[in-house]
Amino acid sequence: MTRSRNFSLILLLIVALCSGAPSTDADRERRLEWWRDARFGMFIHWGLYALPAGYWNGREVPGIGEWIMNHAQIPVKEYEKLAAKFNPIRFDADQWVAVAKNAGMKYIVITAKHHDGFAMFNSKASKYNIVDATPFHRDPMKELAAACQRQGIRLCFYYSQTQDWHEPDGIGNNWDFPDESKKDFNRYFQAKVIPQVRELLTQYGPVGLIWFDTPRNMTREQSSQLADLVHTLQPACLVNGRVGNGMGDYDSAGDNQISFAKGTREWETPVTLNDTWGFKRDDNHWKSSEVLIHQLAMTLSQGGNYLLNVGPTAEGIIPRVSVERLAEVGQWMKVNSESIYGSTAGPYPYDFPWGVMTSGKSKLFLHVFHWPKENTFTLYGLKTKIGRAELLSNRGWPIQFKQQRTKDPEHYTLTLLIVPQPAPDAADSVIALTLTGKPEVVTELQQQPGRKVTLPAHLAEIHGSTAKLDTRGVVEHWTKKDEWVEWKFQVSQPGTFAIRVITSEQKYGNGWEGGHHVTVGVGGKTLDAVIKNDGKLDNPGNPYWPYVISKVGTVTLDKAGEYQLSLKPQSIESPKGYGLTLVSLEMEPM
Ligand code: H79
Repeated sequence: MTRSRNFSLILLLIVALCSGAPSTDADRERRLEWWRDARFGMFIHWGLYALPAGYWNGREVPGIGEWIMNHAQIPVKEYEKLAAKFNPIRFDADQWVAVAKNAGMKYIVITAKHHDGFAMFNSKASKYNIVDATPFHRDPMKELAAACQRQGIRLCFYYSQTQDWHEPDGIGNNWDFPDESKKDFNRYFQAKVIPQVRELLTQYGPVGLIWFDTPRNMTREQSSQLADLVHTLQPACLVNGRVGNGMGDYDSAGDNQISFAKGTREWETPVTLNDTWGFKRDDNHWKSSEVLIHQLAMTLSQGGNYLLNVGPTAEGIIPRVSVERLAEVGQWMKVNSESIYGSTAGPYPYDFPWGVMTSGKSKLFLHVFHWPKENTFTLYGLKTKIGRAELLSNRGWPIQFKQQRTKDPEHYTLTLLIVPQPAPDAADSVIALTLTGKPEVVTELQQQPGRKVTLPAHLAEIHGSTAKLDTRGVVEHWTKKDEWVEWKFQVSQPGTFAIRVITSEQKYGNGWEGGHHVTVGVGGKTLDAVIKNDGKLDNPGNPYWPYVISKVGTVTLDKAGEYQLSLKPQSIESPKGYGLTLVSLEMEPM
């Protein structure tokens, strides 16, 4: 063997070792850079399900549109016939990308294959794909990749890796393939998933991320095989948390869930504009642009990315209302995007009665959803001196301000002296505070200007082992009466308060349990109450988990200072096992 031959063999070995090496934290950091800047992306659910659009054999099929095959138990042979009719001749990749770009979105995640198993791209691994099986014969992913390149948007793919209702070995189809003992998931995984994910990463140029879903039965080996495949083929491509087994580059919140996830790993939440993901003709339950803007700001105020879904029709049209709502969000973004791109969670551990806060490089952004009625705006607890305050909608016209600090008890007040009326933006007016140093705030709970006290469940001390915080920051599984919670908080303006407990239904309004006897102890006084339904609370952050208000009674706190408040059940009613689902306790000044 010659020297040079030897040398090239060693080189080959090094290359092989490097490319196969598991990705490091530094690799992950590099991959996340663009994604942290981007903050706002478009999700697109597009597939054969857009044809029936929620109807099968003339009957409406309840539930999310892309699940129609499953919900109506449509046999593979029947569902396959949709492909012959799928001809989205009005599809225009540049127009779709322009809709995303105009909304201020920086990336697009489109369903390359959903649970129905149909590939919306050119695939050699399975003939059940849009190029081979439909009269359209075009590859929309190729066209989208080119349009994204032209318009400076990152293209990303959704790929359903476990559920595949078309394949006998895939997960989820027990109407065509009822015999579980015959199924070999790994056979499907190696024969379809791995080759198709390889195709997605080799046929369309640079891919921003692969969005896997419903990891269910994934083994550690399978999750890492997928993540490694992605990172080997495209080291800059991210993998989302639903690849399973903690192998993702970032975490995924639940569908339509605005999480409380501050201080944890990078995360993203998928939210849809109406209730379905794939097009459903009669789903007109559109979120207003106000709700969308609030959700975007709320998500980022906890450090998360907001991935907002549209479901185009079988002709290839993004529904008109979706385009309109996104354009409205885009109008807001044109004025306020500095508070979004490259920004991150705010420094306070809680939200405010007026809205939420995000942080930029040397700025704090106050997203004011509820504009003050008086002409001043007050913020407590900011220790850092600010150099400037201005509205993002009116830069160059600084707002006068005053910063005060009192001792014993220590208290910090920032007052913006003159704010315009009416609110500059009905949904979210953003005030930017330029800091003169690192942001430092009082993190203990305190009474807010306007005298309201809000005690969120995620900042309570929980005495118990069953009751636990879920990822929304809500206490769930509180079914034992000897478990209880308490908070510490500062009061600066004493007075009389009406106390109410905010509880939550289960997702999609499934189940709420009340009738629990509780005692609230605060300032040496004790109130007895029953948790009951005294009305619902509008909850833009989590529209699928309705909140229920329960009035508890009134209490007078006669002096300023630190207080403790305990919430202790005497009994808990939980026939369904939900028990007391606690969101917060509020004290409204009277
Ligand atoms: O792609 C969208 C959904 O189709 C997908 N994730 C988002 C991004 C998704 N797959 N599974 N799930 C969401 C959760 C499934 C929940 C279920 Fe059900 C509860 C499956 C069966 C019961 C909801 C109700 C869906 C079908 C019936």
